[in-house]
Formats: sequence, structure tokens, C-alpha cells
Amino acid sequence: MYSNHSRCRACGYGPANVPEGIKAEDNGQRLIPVFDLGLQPLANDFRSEREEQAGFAPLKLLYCPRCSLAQLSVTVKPEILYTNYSYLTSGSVTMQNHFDRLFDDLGICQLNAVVEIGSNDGKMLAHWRHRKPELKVVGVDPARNLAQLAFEKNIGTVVSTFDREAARAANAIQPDLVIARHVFCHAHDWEGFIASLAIMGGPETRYVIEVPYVRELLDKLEFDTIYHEHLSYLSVRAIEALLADSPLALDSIQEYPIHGGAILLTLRRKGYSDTINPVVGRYLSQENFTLERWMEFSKDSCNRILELENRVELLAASQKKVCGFGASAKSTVTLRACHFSRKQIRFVCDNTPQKQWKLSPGSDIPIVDEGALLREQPDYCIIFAWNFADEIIAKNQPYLDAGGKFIVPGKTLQILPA
Ligand code: DWN
Repeated sequence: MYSNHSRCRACGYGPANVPEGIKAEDNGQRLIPVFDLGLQPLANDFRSEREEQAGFAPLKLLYCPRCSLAQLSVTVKPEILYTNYSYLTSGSVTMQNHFDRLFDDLGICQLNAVVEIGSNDGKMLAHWRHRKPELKVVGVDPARNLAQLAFEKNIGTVVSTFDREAARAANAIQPDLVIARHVFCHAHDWEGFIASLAIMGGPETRYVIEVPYVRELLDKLEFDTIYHEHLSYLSVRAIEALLADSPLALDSIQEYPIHGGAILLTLRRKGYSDTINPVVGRYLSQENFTLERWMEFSKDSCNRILELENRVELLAASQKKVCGFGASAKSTVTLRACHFSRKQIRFVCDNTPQKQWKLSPGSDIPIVDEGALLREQPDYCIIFAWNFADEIIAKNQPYLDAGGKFIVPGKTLQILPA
């Protein structure tokens, strides 16, 4: 199901896979454990009561003292995680607005062809082609079930994990932009990923990678974004370490609030431009993701988990009904970290058909439709999809009007209305 990972993906620091406790021949250079949630289910392994779950794997974060990259201690097999994938790119207004911002910021209107790596159900490519009907698009994604949904939108998908062969196939449309949104941090073979990107397009092609920014994770204690799909937690410094010996160079960086705070890295072929964008140097000088910072994150995150666990236990003890909203990967992490079962959380509402009437991974908590919130009118509802909290609160005003309260997890726990 998984393999152990002990050598830094960005800079190669650390031994080959030498078992912990055995002195490696290379003077004991090791990645340092900084956050450990123990054995955890796979965050998107939503199964019905009758189906067998994929299993559990260690969820432990390791820190590289050389380039500061944080990365998981194991790599779960991609075919287990993604062949039949429950996560659909959100159809929310928040996400549609993000697609429009990217369309404008990346100048998609002036382009002929776009390849998306990790294209999921083709939602973004379909949105962009709706704005520019003559845009040639193709996706790359390993999930057969999602490729079918993309096909129904008339979006072609190379059904494969992204590699050189998939890149050659997608390159048939000669893309002038290749975009990978929230997929690079899922990649185990970084060199292979960058080499596969460079197979596509031509001298002017832009390669755009959007990933959660580790500064936001540390600042906002986003511990629930740490799960087996996210193998690495990206800093500009780690990307620069990786690109040093690659055919691509970092050309520009933008930040967006999506998914709790993301950076958009634009890469170009080396030699495209002889001017170094000062923004890269600014990020490198500002980044300070030290071991001490990570140890503080771990302590503060454990306190956040305890605070939510105790708050909900008290509510359950006083016979209050509590549910969740947003059966996200984040909800799986939080429900397990807080040791919640149906005793504390009656159900979790979600609008994803592939998740409904199944169980939150590793628990007996059922996932139900959004309408259950009004039908059951629980006293409290925890918004696990906090990255969409504004939109979720706005669309559930009737629940609030009937006396319901939202609990919004974050660096500090919020209860609305106060
Ligand atoms: O990297 C990843 C990020 C980008 O997305 C993937 N590996 C996994 C996934 O993480 P997630 O599951 O935490 O993503 P979301 O988009 O935060 O999940 C939101 C969940 O909430 C979805 O299951 C849909 C649901 N939802 C809903 O039921 N009603 C969301 C909204 C906005 C709603 O109104």
C-alpha cells in the first residue's frame, strides 16, 4: 500500500531507505520528524458500510534541515489513491471566480492551446473553453471515473498519472500553456514531473504550478491539509533547489486565497529571458521555515485539535446535536485527530454524489446530502470545508434563522452567530 520515504525530494538530503534506528553509513543525515498523527485512513477513501476500506498508513511529516522542505514519511501508491477518486473540483462560486481570475491573470484569451495536469472532471478546462470556444484543451488525470465526467463535458483526458508518456500524448495539441493545479504536491518523482513538463510545448510555453503555500499552513495552523495525497508542503526555496539542475526556471510568483492560501509558480525554459524576476529573490529572503517553526506548528496544532475535541465533547454531553458540513479530505483528518464518532458528530453534509451515503474514512460517521442540515436542524454545524466558509454560511441562512450555529475551525475557533 505504501513505501517509506527518507531522502528529500527537493535536494536529496538523507539516507537511502535505511530502517529507523539503524545508523546509516552517511554520518546519520536524516530528515527530522516534526508532526505525527499516527496511522490514518486515506482522506478520500469514502466507502459504504458494505465496502472494504483501503486501509491505514502512517501520517508523519519530516523536515529537511538542508532545504527546509516538509514531506511525508511514506508514499502511498498513486493507483490506490487516484484510480477511482472521490474528490471533484469544486463547483462552488468561489472556485468559479478563481478560474476566472486565472483566465484573466494568465491571459488565456490570447492562447491557442492549454494542457491541464490533474484535470479531475474537466471543470476548469470546460469553464475556460466556455469563455474562449476556440481554445484547444486536453487534460491528464489517472482517475477513470473523473475522465468519464470530463468526456461528458467534451473534454478529452489522457487517463494516466502524469509522466513522460502522458506528456507526449497531451503534447499533440502543442500547448502554449501547461497548468498543474494542486497536483505537484501530490507527486513523488519531482525530477520526472519537471522533465515531463519540459517535453511539452515550445520555447515560449509557460508551465504554471499552483500549490498550497506552506507559509499559510504554518501561519493558520492548517494541520488538516496534511494527508497522504499531499506528499510535500511547498516553499519557493524547495522549488528553486529542485529547478537548479532542470531545463526550467522560476519566472514569476502570484498568490491566491484559494484552498487556504496558494502560490502560483510560472516556470519557463531556461534561456527564455535573461532578466531574473526580483519577486523570486524576495520570497527566498522572506522564507524562514525553520525546524523550530515547525515544532511550534505541531504544538499549536495539537492544542487546536484538543480545543475542538473538548468543545464538541461538552456539547454532546449536554445533549446538543452536532453535525459537519463539507466531507473534505480536511474533514477526514480532523474527525480522526479529534477521535470523533457518531456519538459526537451525527453526520456530515456534502453535495458530492460520489461521497453521499458513504462513511467518512476510518469512522462510522455517515455522509449525507446538504438538505439534511435543514431536515435535522442540529444545534451546531462544524464547517470542515472552512476554505468555502463564507459561501457555505451564506447559502445556509435558513439554518441560522431556525436557531442553528456554525462552528468554523481556524487558528482560533469561531462560533457564528456569536
Ligand atoms: O489537493 C486537494 C484539494 C485541492 O482538494 C485534493 N488532494 C483534495 C481536495 O481537498 P478537500 O477535499 O479538502 O477539498 P475541498 O474542495 O475543500 O472539499 C470541499 C468539500 O465540501 C467537497 O466535498 C464539496 C463540499 N461542499 C459542499 O458540500 N457544499 C463544498 C461547498 C462549497 C458546498 O457548498
